[in-house]
Amino acid sequence: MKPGQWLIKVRDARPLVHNITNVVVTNVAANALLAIGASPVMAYAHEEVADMAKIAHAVALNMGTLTPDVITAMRLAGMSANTYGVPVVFDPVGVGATPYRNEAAFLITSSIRLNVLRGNAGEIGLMVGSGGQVTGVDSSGASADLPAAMQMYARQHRTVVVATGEEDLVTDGDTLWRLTNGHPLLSTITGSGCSLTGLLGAFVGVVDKDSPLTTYAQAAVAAITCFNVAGERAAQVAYGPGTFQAALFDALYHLTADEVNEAAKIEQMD
Ligand code: ATP
Ligand code: TZP
Ligand code: MG
Ligand code: MG
Repeated sequence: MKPGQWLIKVRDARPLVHNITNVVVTNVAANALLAIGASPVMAYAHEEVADMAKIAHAVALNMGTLTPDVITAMRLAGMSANTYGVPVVFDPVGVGATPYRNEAAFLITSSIRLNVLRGNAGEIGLMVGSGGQVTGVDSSGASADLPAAMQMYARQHRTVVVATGEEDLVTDGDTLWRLTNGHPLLSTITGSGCSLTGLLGAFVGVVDKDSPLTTYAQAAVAAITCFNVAGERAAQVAYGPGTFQAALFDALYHLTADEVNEAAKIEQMD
């Protein structure tokens, strides 16, 4: 299925995405999900996260502004999602920056089965063991071994792995895709990565239950391509980061399936 067809599927289903995300980007990620045609909900209370995850189409976990309470909320939501077959996307924001973040990422990935692991190239390099540099929450480098290490991790953990940046890599452990849509302005606003994590939730949220991992990977490829084509459209009318963020919501809202299919730059590497 082409990325534009996934977009239509998302708009038809209007999937509910339960986000446990960071305090910096909460509003941005919710607006990006609404703009593309999904339904966001942010819920953190330990008393309700398992119930919310159960009724959601997908759960998106993001460790941007960690506290012990947030880690517990993510584990309760993630375990409930696993029990009820709800897909889980995890964004290990800032892993590698502090020992606390490393421990949290380990705790989460060892107690929850993920459908998609997404981060910038530095974060993913650290998660998959090929090495990476992270400054705060920003990537400052990855190794040349990143694609092979991503494939190995994906195979071992039966999850899709996504590393974003100037170019994006996606793998299900067998196939590796290289995506080259996007615009440098995406890295001048906070929340572009975190919004993409939410959108990945929306797209994997419409995958039919019991589909093979490769279908989740195709949904991920579509989510990234839609987001990055919207970024390209927004950049055409933006004056700088401020107008770019507003234009990005508009572009996500107006994006058409044909436009995405025409602009898509998706290369299958093997
Ligand atoms: P960081 O915290 O390092 O900014 P992030 O988690 O915000 O990382 P990014 O790697 O910036 O995530 O990716 C967010 C989105 O922006 C992705 O869709 C990615 O393809 C796109 N993107 C980021 N930088 C560029 C760039 N230089 N050119 C094109 N697209 C980009
Ligand atoms: N600090 C903690 S989380 C966060 C910042 C600045 C937002 C990160 O957002 P993104 O989408 O990874 O750039
Ligand atoms: Mg960014
Ligand atoms: Mg990020």
